[in-house]
Amino acid sequence: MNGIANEPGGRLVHADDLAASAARPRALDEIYADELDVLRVQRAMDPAAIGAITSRLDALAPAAQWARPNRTMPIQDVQLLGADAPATPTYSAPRGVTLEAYLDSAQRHEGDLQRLFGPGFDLVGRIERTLALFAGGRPVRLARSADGRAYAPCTLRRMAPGTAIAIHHDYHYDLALYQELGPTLDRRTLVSYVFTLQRPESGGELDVYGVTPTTPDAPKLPNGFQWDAAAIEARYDRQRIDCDVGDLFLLAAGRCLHSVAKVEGSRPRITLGGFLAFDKAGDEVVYWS
Ligand SMILES: O=C(O)CCC(=O)C(=O)O
Repeated sequence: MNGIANEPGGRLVHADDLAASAARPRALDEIYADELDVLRVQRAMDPAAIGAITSRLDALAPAAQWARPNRTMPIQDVQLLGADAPATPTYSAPRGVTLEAYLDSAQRHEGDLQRLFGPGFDLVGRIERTLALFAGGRPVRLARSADGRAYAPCTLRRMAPGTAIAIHHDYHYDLALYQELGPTLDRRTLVSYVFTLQRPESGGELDVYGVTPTTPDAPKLPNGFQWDAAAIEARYDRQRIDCDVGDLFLLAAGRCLHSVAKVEGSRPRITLGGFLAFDKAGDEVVYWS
């Protein structure tokens, strides 16, 4: 582990651009081993195929279809397709939704995104094949409940100009929706996978900070649950990851505090993503959103 200038012994956020995934076939092991925090993979999906979808998105998915679990906090009003709520706290469900509500939503929205992408684009297959390139030979499988119901494989996320995602982590195995899945996973961390489908004119970059939820004195606001962005900016290293259409990042989202910069200009930022983890035995990669 390399140190960083303003936090001796602290974390180095490490970003790579890869033309060939062969260069990093064990990236997920590296993330789990705390040797790598974020990996950017350029052109993991074909930008032309993605552009064919994003250019028609407003017609294909009218505004009313997008879930807006943070609508009461306009600056963080990320819109979702593919599930009613993410597997994280939101402003409408600060402790996340129940497992039943989560699985109901996954069932109701099953196939929504595949229909949007059309028959020529095997969405789930592409995600699984891409993640497998970094999985050290492990199979990649969608999470399922004990009674066989599928979790949502991914969500499409639209951030309108003026919105941002505040500093947070995604280590949320204590939420009720993880009551079944959590104990089956290697919970040393949790990894976010995010493909960029549309880049805003400016802003919308991923910022990853050299501080974790367990760093002593990691700065919080007096309310005790929000991170103190000004203090974090002042005291810790920040790596800014700027993704182009088709790029993928894999991020140690359970470990690294991170945020998304405010989207600027007239074009929304559109991403497709979810989470993944090793199963407890370390034999498989399990993913969900
Ligand atoms: O949309 C993004 O780039 C990041 C979303 C996020 O915070 C995550 O996936 O952990």
